[in-house]
Amino acid sequence: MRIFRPAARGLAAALAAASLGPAVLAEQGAPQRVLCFDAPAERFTESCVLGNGRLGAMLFGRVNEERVVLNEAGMWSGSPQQADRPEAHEALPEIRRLLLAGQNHQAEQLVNEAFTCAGVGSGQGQGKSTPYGCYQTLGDLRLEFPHGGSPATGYRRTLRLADARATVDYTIDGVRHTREALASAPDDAIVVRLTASEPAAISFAAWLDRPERATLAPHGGDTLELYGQLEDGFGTDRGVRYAARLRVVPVGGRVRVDGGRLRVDGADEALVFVTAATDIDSFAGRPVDDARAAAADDLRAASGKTWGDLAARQAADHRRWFDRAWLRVGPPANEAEPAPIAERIAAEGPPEAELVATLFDYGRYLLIGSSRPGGFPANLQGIWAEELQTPWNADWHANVNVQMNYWPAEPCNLSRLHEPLFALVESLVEPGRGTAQAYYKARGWVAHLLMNPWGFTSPGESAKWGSTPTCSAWMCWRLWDHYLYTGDRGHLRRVYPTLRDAAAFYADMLIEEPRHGWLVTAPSNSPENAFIDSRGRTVHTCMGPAIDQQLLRFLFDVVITSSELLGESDPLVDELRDLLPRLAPTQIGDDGRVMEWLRQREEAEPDHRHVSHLWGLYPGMEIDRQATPDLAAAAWESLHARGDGGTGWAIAYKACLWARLGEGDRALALLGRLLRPADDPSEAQRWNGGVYPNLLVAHPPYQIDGNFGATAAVAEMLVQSRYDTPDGAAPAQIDLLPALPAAWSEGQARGLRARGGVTVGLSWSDGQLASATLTSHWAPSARVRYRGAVQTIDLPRGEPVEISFDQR
Ligand code: FUC
Repeated sequence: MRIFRPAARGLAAALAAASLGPAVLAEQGAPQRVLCFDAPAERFTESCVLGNGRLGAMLFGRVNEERVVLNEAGMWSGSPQQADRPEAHEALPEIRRLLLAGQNHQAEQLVNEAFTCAGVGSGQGQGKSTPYGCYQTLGDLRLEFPHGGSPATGYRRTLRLADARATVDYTIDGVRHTREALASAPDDAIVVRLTASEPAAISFAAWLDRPERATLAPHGGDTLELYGQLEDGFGTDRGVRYAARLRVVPVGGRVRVDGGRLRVDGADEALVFVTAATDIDSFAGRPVDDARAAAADDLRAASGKTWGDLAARQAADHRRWFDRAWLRVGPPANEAEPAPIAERIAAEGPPEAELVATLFDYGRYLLIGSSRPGGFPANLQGIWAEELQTPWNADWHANVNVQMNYWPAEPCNLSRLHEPLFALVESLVEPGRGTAQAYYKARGWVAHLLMNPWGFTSPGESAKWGSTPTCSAWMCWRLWDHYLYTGDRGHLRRVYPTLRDAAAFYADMLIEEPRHGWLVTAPSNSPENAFIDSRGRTVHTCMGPAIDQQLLRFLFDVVITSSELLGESDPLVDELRDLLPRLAPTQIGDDGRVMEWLRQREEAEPDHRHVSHLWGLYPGMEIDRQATPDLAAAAWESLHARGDGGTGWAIAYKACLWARLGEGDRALALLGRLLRPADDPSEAQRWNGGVYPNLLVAHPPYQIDGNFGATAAVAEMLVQSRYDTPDGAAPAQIDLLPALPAAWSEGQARGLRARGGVTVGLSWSDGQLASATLTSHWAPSARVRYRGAVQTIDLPRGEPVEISFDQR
């Protein structure tokens, strides 16, 4: 049984059915950004990253012994398990009694004893051989060139973001060699093309390998197959079966199988094809019964095509996503030949505007490469992993990480790439009902921090991080925000049962706290942060942390609003109307900061990387500079007190938060902090962010959420929006250049999206808005704010409306 199985439909059908919304924005003037490298990669964090959403490749660009790390999104060990403890609910009254008596430490002990998952859970992030499993590498494509001992000269390696193409060039013995690589979605294949400046100059060996659980077999004279089965965590054979195929198609010369390798001699040109499949599911949403047959079918289809055809199809597919938005900041750069990316990252001083814009583009590029309709959502590493045991199992961590992966999806006009996340949420509803019953005797469904393809919804194995009960509520925010950006009633109708059953869970699990009679979650924690109790102990377990209360205010409100929009008459909605005003509010402490916990507490780590109590500022909307200035001021104090440090994703999150507060310089400073070299292996650097030489963000280690968070932060600096009456009749609220840093005195942006379904184009110079073009696909009008001025404008559907603000 496979839990996670998005609706079956082929890629072609999916794309045909896809309403891509506004026309693709392939405009003249979109900057063509390139990552340049002057040496081959030693580590994957220096490689060129390619992806088609399901298949990934990391090209090292080595001269004699090329390594291409391969990935397939379904390479998951583990299998479905019953990880709920059926008797857990028996401990709930005592845990709550202890919390109500202020005995949080004892409550935490009891959570650890009786309220965690059955079994070993995620294996403390080392779950490869457990039922939880881990996402892992598919293996390597190896190419060995008999160049002899001559040194290579004129070495150059590039990754062009706009057409998703990696190229390696060098000269040996007077022959210029070129390798081009792509990951094609329309042809479901990774293709490497080898060419040379002289005829018959291409000779090499090619093979696939994987450190374990792999058999390599030849098929005919030009094809190798690598196949195997991953661990299921029970020592039985229910694990995922996978297969990869490699074929070389030379022009001139010849190919043969020799000693488990393909060998090519004296070719003028060669195409190297890799296809792969797992039987867990596939990018195209095909229910794959036989991974080996699927990889063979894909290989047959792709390898019959010419490079010209493959490259044109791949570029067109990529650009239909990538060209939907673009950004230029500062003066036009020398785009053809930028300096090596590692040098640009290492440069002293404030971040080069063009490098920040490249980081913005890279997040869009990585989302297109790791998340396509019908497939899995981007995991902690997107789809790119060289490990068998990936850090934290490269799963979907839901106390910030997987949500952050999708923060750029809507504002950057990549709404449909959000869909895999929705499919993940929907896959958790049924198992989450069991968890809601077993632990809380509650209606509805719940999921905690850990999420995998096997329907894991139980609490994790430690109260410190595993027992946050509002991770499912946070996932619901993504479902709702998609509606706010698109006005897609069909989507809202589809997700309404998921939203309302999530709310039903919380309606049952809330308790009344004794001081004010407010309704609060219990037990919970403020993601991964702790406070010091009166006896000096570090305690995580609590009632009603600020994030939970903010999330439930949003969720209850959204279910009420959705039921009205959809004309649903639902008895739960009446319950929610009663409960909503009784939820504990976001409070301000006597230090002027947003209170992270129900009572004012001393934080165990005042600079903790999580900033969960500011959820209501970003991505939530209850803390707002205009609507709730006191709370916004308190959020400012909290953020300031937390400081600018943290892991990659934490720095990106803080950039988003500063942007929401209208502090563009501060947001840019954070992005500058992120754009520092991450390659310091010392302990001091361990939790300190940075980027690797290929611009992947370091937690460390590499974790993709920081890339996506950074892209979202840039979008948030340029356009912010709300749609508080999301009925398609009320105006949207749009704030233009709300957090423009002083250093970005001029620029242009196209294709950004605002809630209410409005596409926004902007031009500014001398630090002032020159003009804005708004095209609405839903809201009939907008209240547009620029600095202190507000204009309400009509937006006839689909018609661009240009506005400007009098600067005097
Ligand atoms: C959360 C974070 C960690 C890390 C992990 C994958 O637990 O607190 O920093 O990002 O997810």
